[in-house]
Amino acid sequence: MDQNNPFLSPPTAARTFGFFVDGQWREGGEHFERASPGHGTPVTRTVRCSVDDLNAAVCAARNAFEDRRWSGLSGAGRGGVLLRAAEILRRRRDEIAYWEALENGKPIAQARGEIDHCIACFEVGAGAARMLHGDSFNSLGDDLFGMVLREPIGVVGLITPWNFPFLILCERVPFILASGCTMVVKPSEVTSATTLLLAEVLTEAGLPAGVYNVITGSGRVIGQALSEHPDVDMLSFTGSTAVGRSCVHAAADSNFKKLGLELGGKNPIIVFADSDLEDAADGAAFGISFNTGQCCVSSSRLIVERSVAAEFEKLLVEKMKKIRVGDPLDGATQVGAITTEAQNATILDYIARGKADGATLLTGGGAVDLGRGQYIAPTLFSGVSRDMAIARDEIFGPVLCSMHFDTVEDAIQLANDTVYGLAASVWTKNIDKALTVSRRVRAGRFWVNTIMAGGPEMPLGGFKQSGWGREAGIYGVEEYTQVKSVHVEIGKRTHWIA
Ligand code: TXE
Repeated sequence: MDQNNPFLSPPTAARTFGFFVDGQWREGGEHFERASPGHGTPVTRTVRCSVDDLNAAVCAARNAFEDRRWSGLSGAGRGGVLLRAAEILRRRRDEIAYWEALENGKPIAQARGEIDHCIACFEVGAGAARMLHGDSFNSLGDDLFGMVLREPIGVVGLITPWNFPFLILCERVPFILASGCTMVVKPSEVTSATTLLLAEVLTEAGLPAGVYNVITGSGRVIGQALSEHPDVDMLSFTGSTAVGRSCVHAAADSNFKKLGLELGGKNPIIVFADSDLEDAADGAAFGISFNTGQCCVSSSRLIVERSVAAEFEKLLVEKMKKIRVGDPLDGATQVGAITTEAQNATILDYIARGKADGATLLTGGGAVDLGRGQYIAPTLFSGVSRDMAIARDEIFGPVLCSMHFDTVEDAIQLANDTVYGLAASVWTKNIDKALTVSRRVRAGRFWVNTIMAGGPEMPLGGFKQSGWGREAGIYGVEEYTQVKSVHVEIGKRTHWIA
């Protein structure tokens, strides 16, 4: 390791983490060793927690909720802790980005940008804690007044994936905390380090013990037990549609816990002939390559107007060939490693299916050999028909499929021809087309002449099989509340019994 800057090369030995329950670090017997997907060397060891560990964490979160040590604070009190957490994250930005890049394989520059976004999440969450409010009804007649209270839902289980371990965490945690809930977090087994580091940050910021607990371990054992737990009031799950479905069954078979689900996507990017084609090509290259396409909002279906399709694809190929695929710890890298071996195999398999199904490979199409780690070149297929697997399935890799359209109606129809509805974008200089398409495409997030832009003020979540509910912003806080109607009689009651 470089002695002057410890964040430029992988550690010489794996760092061991405990897990975090009731404000205390605990040790466990068995460990899970994680190798950096960019380097192939061990970087972290986390505990394979047991279901008993999980039960202890839920119990701690329940006690912390019931005695109101957190929900009993004013919004300003909770917001103050969140603002301090933002400051600490600012101080520890490079360190957290380093562990994120090591475990996930994403470029360090991108990881640092993500931590900046996470800081903003805490700042917005702090404001939301103070602004959260209910409603009142002054319309029920002179003798009745109605108030609508928002109360925290209780103990929240939070299951997060490996593609944005810290970002997805921070798009939820500040808003859950703003609402007054307590929680048990189960990060992906391959990317748990930064979720554990957040426990240090929140403790230093003054969060009471038991409010934020982290249990590490497998999805099959710990994730499943959390989703089935009868003492968890709400579960926020981000991951595959298949596991999302199993969470729905688990909730129904246990206590009908409320669910927030952010699942897969197969997101369209619609390019009209009247757009700025240079801008649109840059957006398309970014939209499919950012985070190696392992992004639920990756724009993986290019829907381009036929009259400019050839010109646009040529422009796009030129741009995609210039993308710098490289070592995640190299500050110049734009596209890093594929996070898991399983995901790497899945992506290569889809590329092979695209070729076998008769799509035309325009660029990329295979692994990039950097001597260590697993990397895949940004890939573009043209001549894709809507029934091909590469056009229908979420590949979760840097593989873009181009399809062509002739009319606005065709474009909308193609964009909506998917079971998913997470995100979409349109590129045009015509305001009528932009508004028509943004109103007709069924997706939770929509961009006009940009892609993956936004801030934690804006809600995120999906239509159709992309999920339930919304995260972030005031909408995100409200998801973690219950609404209670309070009716107040004014004056003397009109008696029922004469
Ligand atoms: O996801 P899993 P995987 C999609 C993407 C990817 C595919 C498979 O298409 O190729 O899913 O990825 C926990 N009960 N997305 O297999 O298994 C697991 O430990 C409860 C899209 O890694 O869904 C991890 O913490 N939890 C997505 C989390 O679920 C369980 C992000 C996600 O893992 C569980 C990731 C169970 N039975 C993958 N089994 C997005 N929307 O961004 C596993 N888990």
